Amino acid sequence: MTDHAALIAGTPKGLLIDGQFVDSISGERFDTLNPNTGTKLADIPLGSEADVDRAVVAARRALEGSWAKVKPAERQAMLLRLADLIDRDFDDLALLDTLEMGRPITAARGLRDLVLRAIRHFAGLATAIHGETIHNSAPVDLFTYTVREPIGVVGAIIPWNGPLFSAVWKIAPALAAGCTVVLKPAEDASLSPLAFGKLCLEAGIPAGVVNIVTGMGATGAALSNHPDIDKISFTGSCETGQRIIQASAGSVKRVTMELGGKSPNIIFNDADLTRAIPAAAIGVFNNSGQVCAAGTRLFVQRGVYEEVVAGVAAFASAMKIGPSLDPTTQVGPLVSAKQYTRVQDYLDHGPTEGARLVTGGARVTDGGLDTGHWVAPTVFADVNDEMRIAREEIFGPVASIMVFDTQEEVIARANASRFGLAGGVWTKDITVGLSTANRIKSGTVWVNHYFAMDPSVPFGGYKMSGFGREGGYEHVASYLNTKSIWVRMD
Ligand code: TXE
Repeated sequence: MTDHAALIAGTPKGLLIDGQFVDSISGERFDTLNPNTGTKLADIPLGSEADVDRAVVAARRALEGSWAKVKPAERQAMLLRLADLIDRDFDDLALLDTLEMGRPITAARGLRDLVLRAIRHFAGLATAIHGETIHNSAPVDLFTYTVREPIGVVGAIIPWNGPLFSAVWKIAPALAAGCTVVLKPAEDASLSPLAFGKLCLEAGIPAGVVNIVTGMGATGAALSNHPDIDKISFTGSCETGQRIIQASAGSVKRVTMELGGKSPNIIFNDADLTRAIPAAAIGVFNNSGQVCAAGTRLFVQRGVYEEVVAGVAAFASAMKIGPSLDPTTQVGPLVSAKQYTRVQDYLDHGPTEGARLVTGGARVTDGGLDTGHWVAPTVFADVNDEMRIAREEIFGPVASIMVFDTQEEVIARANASRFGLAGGVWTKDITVGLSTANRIKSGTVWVNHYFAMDPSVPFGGYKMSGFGREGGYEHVASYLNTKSIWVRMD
């Protein structure tokens, strides 16, 4: 316990503005809680519009001052140094995520490789930015080329379900592109982003390049309303994304939106069930279901339907529910009472709408788990497309299993969703696998796998799951403007 207290005590608890951790102008603060115990971990500044403004002024000054003169290779070196520092401190950073949002410690520490790969990948891309020369057919002799310039000051607004990863995922490509950033962490998970901010300074990233303003939704709104921010990159709920798009219209900001999902995972009769069943279960229950790409609509062909229902239910009921700090825990508490209320509403709704509850379906309180909001991995079978548990993002450990007969039918049903973030297809028939993957209207489809991510691969949504792609060069390019230059040659 003492080392946890020391870790929290050593984590900055101020706004990071212009290279300094400072208090908010109003002096107001809010508490951040441990979802395992409901007790206070720390208090941090409640950033206001005025604080956002200070951060934007610092970011603009850096953008147009010293940062503009930093060469791509130097930006790359800074990001690589930052990656080494994150590697050095990763156990503590993961522990902060675990303490603050409840991700089980073994899973949190398991993200090391992805986080480091991400930052090093984007560091590499800092020196790969290039324009083009274009053979135009204008009536006079004009030579044309394009240059790629940093888009400017970026407002990055992130959720609580993967705080450290999200901070890295937004900031590293923006810095690679030469932008400066004001980050708004989620109110439920600000500590690891603040610790990350401290490492940015230690890595030698100049003052004003990375700024962090903690606070509530209103703090995020102040970013999306701010006239001197050039781009907002947001990950979070669809409803908040819609508000940010509207607010961004005021100054025609560029926006990248990574929103929610209700992703279909389709298991055909011929699938290798020894792989499909555990992957389907983990695809829903990982991080207590608080994952944007969770495969929560599990479509199973009639021939293997009961076997898959039983298999996923057996996997679910064998999962170890427990305190986040226990290294054997697979299912930790939900992030907050607010999130629990939302999930419980769906647990109540499932049977009322006619779904068959196979396992779970309730909060778990025994064994000392009455201090937080643990929800047992839950399997609803015989779900139909009209039920709320089949249509709405629950963001809890709830699988909705549905039976189907034909490929045509399942593709139509999988696509009958307002979301389109991810999807999975399980079959030994390559033609069925690929033709289904091609027709699923989602930004990502895994075939004979569920959930993989790599910084070199674009990730993002179709439909109301958002737009813009994160991952790969496209991600860095989303932080660049293209300028065309014409030179008269005669
Ligand atoms: O999300 P919000 P919440 C979904 C998931 C979850 C639901 C609600 O279904 O149950 O959203 O979660 C900031 N202008 N996802 O309420 O509100 C907020 O402070 C600008 C899916 O936590 O979207 C936080 O930093 N910013 C998702 C961030 O937005 C605003 C991950 C996300 O909060 C704002 C999280 C405003 N008006 C939730 N209001 C995914 N895609 O992975 C709030 N914020």
